[in-house]
Amino acid sequence: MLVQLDDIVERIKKGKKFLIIGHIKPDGDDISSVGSLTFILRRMGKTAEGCIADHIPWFYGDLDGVSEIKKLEDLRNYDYDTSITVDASELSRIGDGALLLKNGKPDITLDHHKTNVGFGELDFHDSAYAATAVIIYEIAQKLGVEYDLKMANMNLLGIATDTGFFKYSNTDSKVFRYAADLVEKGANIQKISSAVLEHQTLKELKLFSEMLNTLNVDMNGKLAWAYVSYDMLERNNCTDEETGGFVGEIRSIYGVEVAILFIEWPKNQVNISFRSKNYVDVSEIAVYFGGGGHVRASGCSIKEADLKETMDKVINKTKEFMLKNEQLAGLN
Ligand SMILES: [Mn+2]
Repeated sequence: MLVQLDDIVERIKKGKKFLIIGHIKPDGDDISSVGSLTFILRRMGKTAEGCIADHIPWFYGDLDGVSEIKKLEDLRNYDYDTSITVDASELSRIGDGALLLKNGKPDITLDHHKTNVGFGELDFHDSAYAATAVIIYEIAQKLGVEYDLKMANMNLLGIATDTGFFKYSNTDSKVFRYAADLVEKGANIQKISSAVLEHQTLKELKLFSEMLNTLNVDMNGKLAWAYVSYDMLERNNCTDEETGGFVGEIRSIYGVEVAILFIEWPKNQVNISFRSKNYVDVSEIAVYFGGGGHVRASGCSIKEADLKETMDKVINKTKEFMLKNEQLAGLN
């Protein structure tokens, strides 16, 4: 049931033992939201454990507090009275974390994805929020919780990463205001940006150069796409984890409105990332193919799929969507 943030705050006040669950393929906002909410609740004198039922990319491990987020196995016997999912648009996004839920659904869901379906007892989701970490910060304010250094850094992580370090179109005045508050409390943006943005490995760069060889443009340079095949990943001793920044690089090409990256991983599965710059709502394209996300960043996975066939299908559909969006934007 969709409720106001104040209703969530009242429900949180009633709980004593909490389980916070993030989504699989965790990103900075997910890790930040799980960590921050866990620490906020502990600070209030409540018992809280954070869980991500998937591998957390190694480079986040340098940040204070990330190692306190638990794996599914650690929490199988954990008893709680309130479960909260963060940054997940639907139940399947929390992966095996769902095994920890009583009655098959969380008590509270907190999210900012446009494609959120509302799958909790109480749901708060609003795509006007740049990050779930922004929602978490507002909850902490409403609860009157004082932040320590670890909490300030943890909360800033999600705000920074989901705004592309304060440069995406979702970077509103609230983002700067909350980030300023967190910096005032001691958060170190340089440490966060260095950990998240400056961890490239040699094999990752080699994979990137191979990906660039597959780059193509169409729609007068407004659509660009590239792929990373299973063979390319294997050859460079990489997993899909090493492709995190690739699609952003494709979008950064001058004149490109929509960027698509196709990643074949594991074999016979194609994971597709969409990015847009100004006017195309790529969440619509992702939803069409069974995925979801945001207006400017979305994704989907197609199982039992052939890479080339999937690319043809998705690129053609994307062109259709782009033409529709151009008409809506009055560009033709
Ligand atoms: Mn997010």
